[in-house]
This record gives sequence, structure tokens and C-alpha cells, in this order.
Amino acid sequence: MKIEAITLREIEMPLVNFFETSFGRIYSRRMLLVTMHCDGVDGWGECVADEAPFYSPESVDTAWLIIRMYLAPMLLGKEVERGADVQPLLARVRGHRMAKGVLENAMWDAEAKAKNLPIWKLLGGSREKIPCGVSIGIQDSHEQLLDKIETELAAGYQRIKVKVKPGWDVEVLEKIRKRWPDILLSCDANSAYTLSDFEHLKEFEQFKLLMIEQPLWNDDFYFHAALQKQLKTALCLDEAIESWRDAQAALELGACRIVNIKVGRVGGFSEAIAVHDIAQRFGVPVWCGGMLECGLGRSHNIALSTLPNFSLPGDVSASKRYWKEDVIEPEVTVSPDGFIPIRDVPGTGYTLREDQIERITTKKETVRA
Ligand code: OSB
Ligand code: MG
Repeated sequence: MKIEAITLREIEMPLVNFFETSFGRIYSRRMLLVTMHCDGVDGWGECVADEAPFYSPESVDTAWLIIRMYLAPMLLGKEVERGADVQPLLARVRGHRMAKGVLENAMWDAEAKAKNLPIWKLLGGSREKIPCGVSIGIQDSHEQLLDKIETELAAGYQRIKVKVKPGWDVEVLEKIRKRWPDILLSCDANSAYTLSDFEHLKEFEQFKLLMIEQPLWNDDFYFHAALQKQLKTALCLDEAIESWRDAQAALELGACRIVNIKVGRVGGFSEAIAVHDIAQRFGVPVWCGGMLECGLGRSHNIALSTLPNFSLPGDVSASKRYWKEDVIEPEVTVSPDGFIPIRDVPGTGYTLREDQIERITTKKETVRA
């Protein structure tokens, strides 16, 4: 397929509830969507970069700039048969994985449509349904958090993850465990702790957490390995794993026992599959992380989660937890026992509401070969 044109667009969607992590609170998301126009087939992708460079060094604006100035010109006019062929074409640009990832994923989307195959089959997936958990942000009060957890458990979610930071951790986990002694529970610090917190983090052991996600620096393996040696609870790395080489290094060092895979963070589906495969070789389970995606990115996360080693519930949950009105049809729903059923239809299995996307577009540019 010849890549004839690439459309960049920014949309803005207000979140149903604010989302707060150790690095800040947001009320709405600006999202960069890309359309690859190839021989009459349009492939779509969502860039997971946030508005601000707090989770990772990339942002919506850097991604737009790098795609517009460097990545799109490297692809325009090229004959590309497969989504997996995109990564090598962009290798000259260092980093900017979220910007690269949206282009590669849009190409997989186009490939699936051209071959009339479900994208999950193209990726090598096999699950008929995927287990779902939720990520619940820092709230204004402990009571508010406990209410949220109650609602999500009632909705059927199989695992509760709460965001933690110094001042919002042990006491919170204590209250959750007192009320729900047996639920699958984990926490995510988004790099909020440092070396002086090792003793404090050991207090988390009493809560029988499934994992502690990214407690230390976003780019660290060494000190996570040192911490993991002192803990029975599994550490999970999110921010620190940007490639399959990172995964191999982290696992050989013993820096974690579980890996969170976000397709955007690692630069697209091929790298996500490579991370999945390395973890599988080490006997380490993975799960699919989320970046508060709209339905487009969510549908790609669902497809990725059908791979065999995605054996733990992911942060891939129902559209209505995030958006009053999603950009896909049907919206993503979760069964009362906490699964998303996989749709055996070509493409993502969901239809993009292009008219709705057009209405919330704030910026748009098409670049041609
Ligand atoms: O660390 O997993 C994270 C959201 C934005 C940035 C980072 C993270 C998250 C989440 C939310 O935890 C996951 C989701 O529900 O999409
Ligand atoms: Mg995380």
C-alpha cells in the first residue's frame, strides 16, 4: 500500500471525572489522532502523549511537531505492506516513541482493514475475552476513594489499582484492605518515591498487594532491583520499560516481576509484541496499561490484550468511566464478571464516529506525498 497522505488532528474531550496521579490532576484530555491514507484505505491511530511532559518527556505538541517535521516525511510516498514495516523506516529519529507509535499503529489499522482481518488476529492474539481492572486516581478524601472502589467492584472489575504518593498511601491502603480483605489490589506511584522511602515502602507489604507499580524514578532499573530484593511484593515497571531491550535488562536485573505494557510508551505494536515475548520467556506476566485513551486507542489496547501473556487484568476499562460520549460505536462495555468480549470482525471491531470526531477537532492538517 502506498502511503499517499497523513492527517494529523487534535481533539479535546472532557473527562467524566478528574484523574489525579502523583504528578498532577487533569479534567480533560487533548489527544492527537493520526489517519494514514493508503490506496483507498484509511488507518487510524491515537497518540497517547499527555498535554504536559509529566508522565513521559513527550507531549501532544512535541508529538505533533516531530511527526509533522520528521516522521511523516519519512513515510509519505513509501510502499508499505505491513504495520510492522513502519518502525524501521522511522529508526533514524531517536526517542519520540509515542509519536512513532501512533503512525505504526495507524498502519496496522490500515493493514487489518485491507486484509479484512480483525486487528487482534493480525497481532497474533487468541483470547476471546480480556480480564479488566480499573485505575483509580487520588481523590479529595478517603471516603470518596472508598466509594469509587465500591462502585467499580459492583461493576465487576477484577482488580483495583489505586494511585499513591507520599501522604496518600499507607493509611489509604489500610482502609481499603480493612473493608475488602480479599480483592486483587495494586498501587501505582508514578515515580513518587526515592531511596529514603525504602523503609516506608516496606510497610506496603502488609497489604498483600498484587504489585507496586513504578515506585521509583521513571528511567530506573538499578534501584528498583535493589528495592525488589528487599520486598516480597512484586514490583511492576511501567514508565521505565520503553523497549524489549529495557524489558530484558529489567528482568535480568530483577528490577520487577510484572510488566505493564503500553503500546504508545514503547513505540507501537511491534515493540509491544517484542516486550510481551521477552517477558513470556522470563515467565513474567504482563498486562495492558492505559493512558485515558478515547475509544480509538482503547480499541487498539483491547486487541493487544488478546496476546497469550497478557494474563493479568489490565487498565483497559469501559468507555463510560472516562467519557460522556466516546468516539466509537459501540462504546466499550465490560461484562458483570469483569471481561471485555473480543469482537470477531475486521479492523478494531469498533466503528469510528468520524462525524463526532470532526465536531471535537480543534486542529487539523493533512500532509501529502
Ligand atoms: O501510570 O498507568 C499510569 C493514566 C495516565 C498516565 C499514566 C497512568 C494512567 C493510569 C490510567 O493509570 C489508566 C487508564 O485507566 O487508562
Ligand atoms: Mg502506571
